[in-house]
Amino acid sequence: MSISDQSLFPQTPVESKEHEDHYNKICEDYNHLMETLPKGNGWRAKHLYNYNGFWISPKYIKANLLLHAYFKPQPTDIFLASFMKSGTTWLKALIFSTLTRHLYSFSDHYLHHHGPQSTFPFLESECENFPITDFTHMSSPRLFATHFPRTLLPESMTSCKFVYICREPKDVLVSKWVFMNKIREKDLPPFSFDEAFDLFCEGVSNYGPFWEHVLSYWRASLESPEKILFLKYEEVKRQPEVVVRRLAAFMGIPFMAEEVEKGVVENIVKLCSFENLSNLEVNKKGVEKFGTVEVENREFFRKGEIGDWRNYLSDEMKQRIDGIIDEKFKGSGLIFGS
Ligand code: PAP
Repeated sequence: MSISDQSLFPQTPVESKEHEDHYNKICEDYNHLMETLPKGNGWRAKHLYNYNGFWISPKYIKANLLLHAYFKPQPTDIFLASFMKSGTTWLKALIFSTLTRHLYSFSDHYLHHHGPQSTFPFLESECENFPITDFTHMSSPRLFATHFPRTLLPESMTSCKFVYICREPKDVLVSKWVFMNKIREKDLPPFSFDEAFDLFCEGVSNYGPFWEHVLSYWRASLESPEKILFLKYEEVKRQPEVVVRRLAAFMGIPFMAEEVEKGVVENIVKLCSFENLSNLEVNKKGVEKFGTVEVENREFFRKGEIGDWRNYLSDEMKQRIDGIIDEKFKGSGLIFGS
């Protein structure tokens, strides 16, 4: 059974008429908002809307309102935050297997039978409907994933720990374009790479602009490094063992010397490697549900490489996007390898 299975995450009961009125007021606000927000071309669905500076799908704008109204964070909660296609699946697997390392054996592991996306809930999907999912029964620390930028999260969540994973933007663009084409609504016209490229450069893609998203967490991580572990996909690729040890220490469960000697860190890295996960039956054939959208697990495993953008972008495109990224990140101290 999937950890994010509805039966495990019951809906919060509607307690009173007051609650219902409160919800109806949120719906009114939402309907009013949707009439006023700027609209841009969507990647999966027809439109995205600019909500407080970020391009978000309508259902996740509503989810954001419900998140603010009803989600009750606990100080021990840990959030995995990312811009789409930056390494969420991989980090979910690494975080989950690090945290549960005393519960499963590496010869017969939970991840052998369940897609990494199922290991902990995606906040947006769980807040899509009213009442939002009830997470009170989850054992501590509760793990959640979100693509919302830092500035769209309730203030109450900022006392919790966050792991943020970012990735070189040209690789993000390619990965996102391929993925969105797979799950794009069938009645929409084809979505060319040229169109995706232009939109990405204008900042218009789900949860974009890319740079504002990354900077929202980067700045917060500089202010509160003990609360936000800021990682790059490329560094996880290069030194996975180092990252896993940092993750464990950050989550307050550092590896003991005996564990290291026994090869637990290496086992986690091997278990969560692209080669291993992408070849498992569950990740070749399984399906994950995000609200009403079903996605085949294999769509989360494409190539898992650094620099695949070279197969998609012309020199001119590279210059343009690098120019934008240089300008947007100037003075921030954050550098992407290209
Ligand atoms: P999401 O935002 O929709 O959850 P996310 O997991 O962040 O997706 O991104 C998927 C990317 O991570 C894919 O990159 P690609 O398209 O360039 O290939 C996918 O292949 C890659 N990926 C998934 N699992 C791993 C892994 N274990 N190791 C390295 N890369 C991985």
